[in-house]
Amino acid sequence: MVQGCETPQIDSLARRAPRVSYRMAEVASILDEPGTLALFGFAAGASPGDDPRYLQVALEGFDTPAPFELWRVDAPVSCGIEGTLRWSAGGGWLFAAIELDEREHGGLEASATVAYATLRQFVGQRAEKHVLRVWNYLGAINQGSGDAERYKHFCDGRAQGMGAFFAEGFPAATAIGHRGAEHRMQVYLLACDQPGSRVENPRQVSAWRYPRQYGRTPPSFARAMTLPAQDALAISGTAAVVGHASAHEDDLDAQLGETLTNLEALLASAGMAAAFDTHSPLKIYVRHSADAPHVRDFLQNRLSGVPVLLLHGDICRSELLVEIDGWRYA
Ligand code: 3EB
Repeated sequence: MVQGCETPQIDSLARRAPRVSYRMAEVASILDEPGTLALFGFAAGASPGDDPRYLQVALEGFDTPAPFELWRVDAPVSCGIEGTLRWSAGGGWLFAAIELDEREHGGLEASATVAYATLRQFVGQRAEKHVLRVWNYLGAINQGSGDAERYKHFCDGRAQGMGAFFAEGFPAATAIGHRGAEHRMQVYLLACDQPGSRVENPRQVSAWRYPRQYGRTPPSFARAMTLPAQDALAISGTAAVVGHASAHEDDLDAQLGETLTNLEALLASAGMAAAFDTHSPLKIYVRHSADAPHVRDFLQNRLSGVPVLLLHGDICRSELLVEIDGWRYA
């Protein structure tokens, strides 16, 4: 192989990032549009229909009617179901999702292990084997105290299920508690046939290096992931964590401000221009329903024109009131 020819070639063929947007439309008509890789509804109920590309995320939205989230690629999409796993692929991109009832898999920790082991085995035999971004939604995430908290068990099980698959580095991720059926666990991912680049936040201790006080197994995620063509940043769940500590307990405005400062620090760390824009959708997870109107006002002031989706979700540290994840296109 000729050294030096390789890099430019890879760059020129780098996969254009999927376009993520929020849309008001009929599920069937969006699924019929060419290039629809995945479509997400947000409601506590089960997924209607049997298209493997459609996933009903078990978080209630604060917008009525609730928009859908659409992932679109510039290529034909194929899809399928294999046991508990559903997937779709096109243009070098792969969506895969698994939904488990914890009671059928030996509890929360064992279910997290099964979810990750199943996803890892599936992705590992695909061309799209680089897992760039993962979303985790589980019930009663803050139930139990200290090491017995459900989120801590989730972190243990996740690390077990990941095995050595992420030895070179973790994907970007979100882990949020839903208010639906307690034993319902949903994990879904975006993978590519080319690797991304992990991004950390200089204001925060990397999650996998959190000290022991946050649990037996530090959380397995990167703060963000630059996608292969460097045309988008996939941003992990971001909250008012500074260093490794939660900041501004019980102060919603201060947590929101700190979270936006963390998001800006991530953009800078990724080498992207400052600020969010009208093409870069964000999800806002709000712990208390009563806070939603205030959160919306705050974001309208500070992130004017940015597409935001407000969802009712519990952040994995009980003192945190709000968390934001999403996308930033270059
Ligand atoms: C934090 O900064 C907040 O366990 O996958 C954010 C994103 C958080 C992902 C995860 C947890 C996770 O530690 C919590």
